[in-house]
Amino acid sequence: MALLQTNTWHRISTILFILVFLLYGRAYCIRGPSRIVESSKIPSSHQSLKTAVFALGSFWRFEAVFGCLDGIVRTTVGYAGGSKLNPEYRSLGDHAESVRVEYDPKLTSFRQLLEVFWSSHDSRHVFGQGPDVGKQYRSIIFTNGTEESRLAAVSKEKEQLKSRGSAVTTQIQQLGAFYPAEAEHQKFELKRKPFLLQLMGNLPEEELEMSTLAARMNGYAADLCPPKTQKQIDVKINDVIRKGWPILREK
Ligand code: MHO
Repeated sequence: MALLQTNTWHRISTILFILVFLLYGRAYCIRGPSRIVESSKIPSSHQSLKTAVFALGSFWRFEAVFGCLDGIVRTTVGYAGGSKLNPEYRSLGDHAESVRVEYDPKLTSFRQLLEVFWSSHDSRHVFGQGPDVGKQYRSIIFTNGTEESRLAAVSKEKEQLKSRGSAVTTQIQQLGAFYPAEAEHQKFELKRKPFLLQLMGNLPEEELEMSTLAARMNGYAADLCPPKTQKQIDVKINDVIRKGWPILREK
């Protein structure tokens, strides 16, 4: 009797073991590959971003220009191109006002950014743009090595051919330190429009500085987005006004 019971229990536990194995084993097999598929779905913008730094006048303005472009994930204004340690806006020494753009190389390229660089300022002006005169407003393409230097040099030659008599003043320089500017200079154009900040949910400063939406809205606030983008944002804002917040909130 005892032997029979032991055998029965042995059989039951073997069946249970097989059942558990089949259930969990199959579940494991199903879950395994689908997890891998999920991770490959992570937007490319989070996987391998590239960085470029440019100087072309007042950083308030050109942060807005770059922030609105497709493929730009983040913008930061700062000081670069000089030797002074820890520059500040009121004492930036030999640095130039600059913008660092983080971009998704699958959506845009250094070459395309160069085109925007040339078309967004007058590179023949010596140390300045319009009313902004001084060394801090000089025109510089910063590079991270030989390939970018080559692309920059080729684009500068093209620009020089276009501008005939007058010399293109743009310097091409290997990027050294980039010092982010004070918070009040980041997304300056957007901060001039409290209504837009409010529509975005009054993001705290750190979020504003990291946000792709804020980079776009900074361009929009200055009316410096390409006309199509400017219109699309207009439409969204009207939606928000009609239907209510938080349509403009980032996911
Ligand atoms: N013309 C500009 C220059 C600002 S800038 C960030 C202004 O003073 O309004 O250098």
